[in-house]
Amino acid sequence: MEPWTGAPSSPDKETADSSPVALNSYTEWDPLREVVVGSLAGGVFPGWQESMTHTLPEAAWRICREEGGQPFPAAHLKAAEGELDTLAGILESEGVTVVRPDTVTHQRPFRTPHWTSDGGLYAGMPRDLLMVVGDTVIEAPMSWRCRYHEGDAFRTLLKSWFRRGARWMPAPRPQLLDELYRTPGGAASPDGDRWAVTEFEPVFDAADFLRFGEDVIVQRSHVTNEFGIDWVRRALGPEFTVSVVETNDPHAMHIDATFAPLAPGKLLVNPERYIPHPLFEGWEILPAPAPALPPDWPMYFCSPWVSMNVLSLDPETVVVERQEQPLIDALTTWGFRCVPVDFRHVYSFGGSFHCVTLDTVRDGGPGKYLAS
Ligand code: DAV
Repeated sequence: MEPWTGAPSSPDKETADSSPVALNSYTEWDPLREVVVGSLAGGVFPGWQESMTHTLPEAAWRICREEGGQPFPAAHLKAAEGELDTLAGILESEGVTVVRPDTVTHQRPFRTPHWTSDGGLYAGMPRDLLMVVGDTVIEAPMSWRCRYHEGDAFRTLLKSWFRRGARWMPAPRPQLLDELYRTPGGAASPDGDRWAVTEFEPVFDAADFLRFGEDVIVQRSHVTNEFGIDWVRRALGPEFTVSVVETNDPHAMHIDATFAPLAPGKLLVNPERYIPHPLFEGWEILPAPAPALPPDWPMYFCSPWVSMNVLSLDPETVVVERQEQPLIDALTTWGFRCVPVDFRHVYSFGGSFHCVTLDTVRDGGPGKYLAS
């Protein structure tokens, strides 16, 4: 037997050791190398829970109440799937490696000892579930019961990232008992809290957070509580500062149609929701033009402001919906190259380019960008 020298024992091991860690992403804008693009395949209307009335457009309440667990309209879903595939192709042609989730069945009821759900939802919005901070991926404890198993479609990716050196950090599994929800018309809360979720246990959606190097910002929302924010703060540790920012959004669920940091010092904001914050001192602020979406376009989950839910490919390049011409004009004037992609059918299912992606590898490290 050869004496142990500490040298790599096989070519395989050598490859593993010399390849970079699978996850490296500290900002929303550094040059993008690898990204997950979600999949809406097999998507179903969410099993209804009353707390959804805080965030879903009222026009969608009836269909979600009556068709929870039933497939989305087939033609619209197919068109949206086509848009996602086109986005994946365009990102590849921009030099970005694209990976996709597994195909899983969402149309299957499930239960815990305490509650049942008519089905799942989709694997369309990895941003809602997963957050990459540096070499770590956090799995969010989401408060919509229908999303309890949403991580299943991402297991192959999560395991692969872990095997290639990433840190894999699922948040504590939530129970999602009735005590978590403050239903409209329910008992008034003694603290006068206006949010749909109480402080029963930590919950958050990853899409309520945005990364600015060593700073991470977060909004309180109808799916993210203080307990959840504290969990993220302690999980990330002292190298990161997690700051809560106020927004003017009565239906708050996800911060990425409110702020879009596009480059160091350049912040696109929703003019209806933006409240100036000292953290952005010295940043140029561009109020996004009004969305171009026709008012009768079906929107099941969110507002037309997903127009500003753009994806940065690097500090000069942004993926924007092709028909959002006022936004394209404003960004071009601001010095950006816009990559136009048709995405209105995806909008209907609750998000745009930032929501449907998870940037796993960007160049760069944890710089300091925000004022303290
Ligand atoms: O209606 O502003 C957009 C983001 C959804 N993931 C809204 C929410």
